[in-house]
Amino acid sequence: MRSTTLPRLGRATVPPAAPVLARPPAETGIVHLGLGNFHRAHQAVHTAAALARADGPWGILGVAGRSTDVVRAMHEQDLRYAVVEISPGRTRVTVPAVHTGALVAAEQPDAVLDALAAPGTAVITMTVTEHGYTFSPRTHGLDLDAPAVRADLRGDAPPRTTIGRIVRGLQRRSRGHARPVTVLSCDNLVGNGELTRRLVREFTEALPAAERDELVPWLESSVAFPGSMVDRIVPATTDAYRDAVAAHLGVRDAVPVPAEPFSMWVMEDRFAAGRPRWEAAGALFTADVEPYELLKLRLLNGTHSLIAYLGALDGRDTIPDAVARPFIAEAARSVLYEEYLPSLTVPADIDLDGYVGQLFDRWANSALGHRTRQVGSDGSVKLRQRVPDPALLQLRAGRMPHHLALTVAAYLCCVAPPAGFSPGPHATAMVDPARKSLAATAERVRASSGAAFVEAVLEGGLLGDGLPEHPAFAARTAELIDIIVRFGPAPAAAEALRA
Ligand code: CS2
Repeated sequence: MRSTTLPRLGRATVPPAAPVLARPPAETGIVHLGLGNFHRAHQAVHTAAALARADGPWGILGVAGRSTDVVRAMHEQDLRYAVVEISPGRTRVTVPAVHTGALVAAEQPDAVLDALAAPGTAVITMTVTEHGYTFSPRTHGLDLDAPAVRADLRGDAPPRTTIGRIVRGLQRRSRGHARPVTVLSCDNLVGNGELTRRLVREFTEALPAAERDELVPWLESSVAFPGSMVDRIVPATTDAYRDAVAAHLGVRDAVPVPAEPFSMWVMEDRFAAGRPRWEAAGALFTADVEPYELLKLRLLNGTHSLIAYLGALDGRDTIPDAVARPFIAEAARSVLYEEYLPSLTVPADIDLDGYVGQLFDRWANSALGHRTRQVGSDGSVKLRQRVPDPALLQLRAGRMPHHLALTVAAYLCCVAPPAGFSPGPHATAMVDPARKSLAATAERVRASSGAAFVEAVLEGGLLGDGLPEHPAFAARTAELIDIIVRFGPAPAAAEALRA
């Protein structure tokens, strides 16, 4: 099917039925930092759908950090790519065609700053993942010890961090036409808008006094940082999706994006210089995004982590395979209803049973093949957003959150397995920036006891400040690790359930 004789996807070869927009917009109104699959299947699709209904100067310049593949391929394809929406019953392939440019920041750092400063840019969106924000997990403040942050503050070379890029771009903007702009984080972080505002502010405060004093008042008056909740399951691209594009559109696309049919976007309507009519494409605007954000971060992302770690330890390659195992589905239900839900205020327009039912259907989407290793990667930065607050709420009320302890136990078994224990190929394939430091901690204390290891990990700040005050949580996590190692993930889940 992936015949090289098929024409390459491009302006002239998009079949008439496929585009969301017949022609990309002429003007760039949005600069997006983080040109990954998620952006291309989420904000780009919403923006294209909004423009199909209400035209406007809202083309997107997509900026990749370092990786060149997507940018190169998009250029070869006149900035087009396909979105393959897939569920067991149906495959739908569309071509959003909403990008007006694509570049790699590491190759063209100055062009990025120019784009952020351009008068036509009214919204800067970003999906740079949890660890793209260079904050200290312990304080949630800008990590001023990180060499890349320090280098960006010195400013003798082009900025390398996202926050550095944004501040340098805003600095250029304020020194030029000084038009207002909105910075919209679309990452799975608690309070993503406020966090971004604070990190930008802290970076600016750390600049030499003259630069700081010049920029701070303009930041205050002219830059908005609304919060947002984004939701769509978007796996990595594989040849199966390239084949699907070939079969459906009769063209070759090197960089299609797979996605589930579901997509949700909730934002605070605080934009400094206008925005696309995203509501025309189903986005929801609200004065307070936090309840939606926490609902999604905990019920979806938090439970997702447990499914991924238990699944990987149980030898499951994909999330649908994992959640098809009764003990994993049961553990998922328990953590969701008994430990995440009590920490939430469910927004009035959300039907909880419908929402949870839909979550299980989404996880069970076997056509999508979302891999346990993908969801399980970067746990050290993801779990911090998902586990500690709900766990502390239970612990402070005198209850042990057994399934949150199981989440941490399964995570540690996957990425810091005790000597002699093999977590299997799916866990071994998980990428995590903390692997090295966890291994060093294990080397230092694990010999004394499993509990000492978990305590040391928590004291090291993996899950913020609060949990080390509850040694019983570390002890419970260590017991569950011991059961996983000796008997496997199913008996550990049974033990968490029994407790
Ligand atoms: C997942 C998310 O990888 C993960 O941690 O939980 O990427 C999840 O698929 C998305 O947030 C869904 O919106």
